[in-house]
Amino acid sequence: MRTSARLSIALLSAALLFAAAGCPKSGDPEAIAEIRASRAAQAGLQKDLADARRETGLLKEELAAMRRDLAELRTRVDAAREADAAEEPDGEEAENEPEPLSIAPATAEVAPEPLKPGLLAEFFGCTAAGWEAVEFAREALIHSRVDPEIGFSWNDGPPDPKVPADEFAVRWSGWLQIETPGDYLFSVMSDDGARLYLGNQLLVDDWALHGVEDHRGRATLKKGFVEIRLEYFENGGGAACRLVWRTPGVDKPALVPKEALFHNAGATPGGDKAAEPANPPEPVKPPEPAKPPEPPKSPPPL
Ligand SMILES: [Ca+2]
Repeated sequence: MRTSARLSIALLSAALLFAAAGCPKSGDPEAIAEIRASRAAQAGLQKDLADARRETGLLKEELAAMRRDLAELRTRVDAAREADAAEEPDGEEAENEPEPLSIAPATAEVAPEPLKPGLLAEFFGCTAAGWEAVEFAREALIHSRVDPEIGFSWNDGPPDPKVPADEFAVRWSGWLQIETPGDYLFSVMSDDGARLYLGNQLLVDDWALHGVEDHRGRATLKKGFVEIRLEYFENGGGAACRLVWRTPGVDKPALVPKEALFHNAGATPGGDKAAEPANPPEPVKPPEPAKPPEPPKSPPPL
């Protein structure tokens, strides 16, 4: 009862206050005008609020529609890409004319010699004859090191502190280990030119002046080790060289990884490998016969 009595008193007080505010005495036109203006403003605000709610609803609908369109567009793009890939699995190679060379070099089933990771990198200076007559000879050797993989963009700088930024050549050599037999696509992206040999067979022949270009060749390889040699030169300007492959059953090309590249543990920098006969490597070397002991030297005659 007390609660309802208090509620009644509160309601009565509110009604009186409202009456006092909303029902001004006659003869107070300013207050009446003020109240009317206030009510009009309130009605205007309520209308604005309703409009804003309607607009928000419309925007939400538009956003949902845009999301539906985007999802549909993505589905179409994916379908188009799949269709392209099915029609032209090698479409990206169309830029390279003529058709890339194709070879099937001999492969050694086991490592032909004790090997170490990475390719032997030998840096040579260009002679006065220029890039067209680079000789990978001991006399022209500037520097050597081991590179785990070939993925260089030297731009205008030198490939090594001991090598000039221009007019040099590099020979990377060693062995490529093949785990999965099949058809491989090799790609040399270089500035300037390069030549790639597998098993002493020329696979990429691009000894020419140019900016970064991609030249390719295919090789059918067996499981095992195949000799690899990549020759490259830089004449001037930008410099870059990357050795990339596409392995059987894999769509995306990738840098030939360090896990697949080795060099002979006893390799001597500066050896002229280009002059070696183009014979496949021998898988197993026969052991050298033991040298007979030298006879004791007889004392010099008196
Ligand atoms: Ca260049």
